[in-house]
Amino acid sequence: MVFTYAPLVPLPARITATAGSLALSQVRIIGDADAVAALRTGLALRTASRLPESTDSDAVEITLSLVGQGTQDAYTLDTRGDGIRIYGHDAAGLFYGTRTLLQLLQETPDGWTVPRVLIDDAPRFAYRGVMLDLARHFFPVAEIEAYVDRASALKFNHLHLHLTDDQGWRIQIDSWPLLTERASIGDAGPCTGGFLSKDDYRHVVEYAAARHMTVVPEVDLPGHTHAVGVAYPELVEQPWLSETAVAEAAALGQDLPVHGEHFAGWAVGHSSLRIHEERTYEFVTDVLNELAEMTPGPYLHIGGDECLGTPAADFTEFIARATRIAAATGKTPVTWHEAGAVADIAAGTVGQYWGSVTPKGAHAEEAAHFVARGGALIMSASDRTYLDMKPSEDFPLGQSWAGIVPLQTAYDWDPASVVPGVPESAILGIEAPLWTETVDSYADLEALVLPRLLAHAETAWSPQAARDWDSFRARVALAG
Ligand code: TNX
Repeated sequence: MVFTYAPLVPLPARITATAGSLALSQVRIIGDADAVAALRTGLALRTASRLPESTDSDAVEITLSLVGQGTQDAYTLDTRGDGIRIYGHDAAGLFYGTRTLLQLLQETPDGWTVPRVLIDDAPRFAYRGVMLDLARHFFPVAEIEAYVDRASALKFNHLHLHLTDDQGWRIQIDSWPLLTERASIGDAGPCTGGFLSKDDYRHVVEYAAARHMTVVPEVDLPGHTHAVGVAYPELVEQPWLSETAVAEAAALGQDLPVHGEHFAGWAVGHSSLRIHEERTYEFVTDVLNELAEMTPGPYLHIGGDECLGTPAADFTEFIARATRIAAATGKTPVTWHEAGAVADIAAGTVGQYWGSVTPKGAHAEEAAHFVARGGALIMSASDRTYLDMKPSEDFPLGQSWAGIVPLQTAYDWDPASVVPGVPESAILGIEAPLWTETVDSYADLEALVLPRLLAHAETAWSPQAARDWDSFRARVALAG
């Protein structure tokens, strides 16, 4: 069915549309207090406060009820009667019902209306993530929260914060204070850097939780650690410079990394923690313990990508130990898929796949190993979900190493068909990362993220069989 009369994204699992629409000149909102508050805030934004609440008898009643029926995140929305009813299986489901209602609400010459529909909805995947790289460009709390508003309105439920990389360390760690004192200054470009204090982080976690998003913190180890060496030089090896890195830096007119000094270039794979020093594991243990303590969500992401200068045997030793240190905090470790090359990775570790939709080299095998060890996969195919890939050749922001990714390319893939031999049940969901080498402001972020974030929302939520490019394109056009 091509369902175009309202800009519903992601497309619900089941819609029964009947004729006509329900007119609303004023509303009365009753039911679950959190959902009532969330709908009130949403309505004020959606209508610029032009749809008043009232207790008059002609106000349309909107009832928000937690009923505990259905599956996780499921809800039913019914606009066929005199009032509007939303039933949530859980608090998240009820919240998603309110987001759908906000999308259904249309302003016509005769006032606000919603179409007469029965929507019975639940997500395809439990994990629907966005990632923000705070290391290459730092975003203050208010901007992270603006992104949470944007993503949660599209039913994303995980916010992965890439908190550390070669160019900066962005999270307060009390036991290693120089990390933020010395290594949070500057970024991968002209901006001044910054970091989240523990209070800031708590604020983001709470703000996200109120919108049913779980924060997944990442400290990238053992590579992508040049900034650690700015604070504690004894923990990090001298930069390892491949010919490619040297040639690329020259082509971009960027500096090469110098041990112990701030690095503002884009080269990757040149830094490594010192694998054979016990002090390294004291550092990893302290950092992961503090991070686990301030994180209510179940995941701790420890990176593991692009360790080009770390010898394979050292990488193996580090990942086997670090995933166990992460697991000992009580959290589930997450790593990028390269760590799946490590036979003895801690059981249950979740892998984040960032290869292409047609896997190259050993990527598929590495990803499948997480599942063989009792873990699962988050799919972030870089030629589909990487929001920092240019949407067109001439787009001023972004990179293109994984390809040019226009909206249709971003939309057209099935996360369950990428890694052979892995059943859909072992795929937690998808995540759309925004790496920020070329991003200097929130306006840049929005320019790269929109409208492709809508495509990823639909891939994460809607049944594969119901997904249709023509329908999606028409709905995105209506969303403006
Ligand atoms: C690859 S994909 C990276 C990042 C870069 C990004 C730029 C992955 C796990 N790592 O370090 O920022 O490319 O597109």
